[in-house]
Amino acid sequence: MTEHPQRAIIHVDMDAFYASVECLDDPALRGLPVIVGGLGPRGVVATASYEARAFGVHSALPMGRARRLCPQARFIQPRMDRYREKSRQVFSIFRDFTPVVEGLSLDEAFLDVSGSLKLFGTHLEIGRKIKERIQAETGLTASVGLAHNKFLAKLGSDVRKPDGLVFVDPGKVNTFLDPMPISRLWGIGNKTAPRLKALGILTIGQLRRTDVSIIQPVLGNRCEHFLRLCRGEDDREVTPDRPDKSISHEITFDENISDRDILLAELQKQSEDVSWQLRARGLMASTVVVKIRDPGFNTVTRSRSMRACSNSTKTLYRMARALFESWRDAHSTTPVRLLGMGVSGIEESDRSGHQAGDLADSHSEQALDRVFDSINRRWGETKIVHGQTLKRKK
Ligand code: DCP
Ligand code: MG
Repeated sequence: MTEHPQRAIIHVDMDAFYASVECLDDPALRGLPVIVGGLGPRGVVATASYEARAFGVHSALPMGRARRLCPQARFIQPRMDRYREKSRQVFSIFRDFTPVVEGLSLDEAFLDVSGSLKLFGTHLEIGRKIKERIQAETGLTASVGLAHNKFLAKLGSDVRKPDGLVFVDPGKVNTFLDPMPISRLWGIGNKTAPRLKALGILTIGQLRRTDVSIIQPVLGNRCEHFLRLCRGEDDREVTPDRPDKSISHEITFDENISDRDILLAELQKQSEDVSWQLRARGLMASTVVVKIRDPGFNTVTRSRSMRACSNSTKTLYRMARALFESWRDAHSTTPVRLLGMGVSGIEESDRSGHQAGDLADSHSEQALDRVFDSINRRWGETKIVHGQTLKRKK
């Protein structure tokens, strides 16, 4: 039996993630074989829809081979900004159920919901609610595994993909694990598997029941580790991700810039990018920083904290511009080699005690940001910009 039968762990893994986002954004793709990956001569498949997997297409396959296996598929170049955005939406759902979220990639995370059971229901109910909310709020499907440890939860999410929900009963761990191939054990790869197979060991159950003296020569010092996994034992904790401490953008100009309008336009663009990242992740910041480097490589940073946290483009830009102008007053003729702006003092919008933007930002600013965000969301990246940004030096 395991050391922590009381833990309630959930593993969530989105189904055919990049391909599913493409099908969401272009309904004409739904039900078709869709292959997302590099389309150049050396491209590889990032992922394939389940329809394409039926033809043997999978992640990491060279794209040329994928084209031969499934020529009728729709081939799509990845749009990482859009996947990151959907990922943030999914992760913010996780954080509604527990602060203990450990992201493994854009589409996959462990959650420890042991402390959430009183608030949200049983382990299984929480798993079901997370799945439902992901479907309702993002339009995507996820597979969910529930168990008392990470190893079993991860296997649980994987065994009934897509759209699966599997609870591994602590009393039936062997029934769950024993029929599985040994390749399911983390760390058994292409080298070890054939050697175990040569001993007639194909399943986790067979490995568990084999005498240690037989498998020791093959597994060496990892023998005990694998035997523990065979028994479904894993005491690793879910280690929560820490939010970013700061978000910033900067540019080194191709040629030094003295034109104030061009510099302010760049600052405006950077404020748009930074505030957009804050809003998309449900965050706000209390401090704005501006960084300026002159042609002699003298670098200054100026920062100022606001009365209230903000994620409004206009507020952040106003602060950045004031910081820039205060430097400019003393350096009116100095050309600028590098210009950057960023924010620190970042916290989650709901944790800062007020909704995005209230205190520092007027309702019209918030409304403008929402329009801006929704258009950018539709186009996947920063496509519309505020007027002044158009003056930027290319
Ligand atoms: N990915 C990638 N290259 C790989 C593996 C994955 O670029 N070799 C990307 C594309 C995937 C995403 O990461 O959509 C998530 O990876 P998964 O292994 O979870 O695969 P999918 O979500 O695509 O499919 P599923 O989880 O349903 O098997
Ligand atoms: Mg996935």
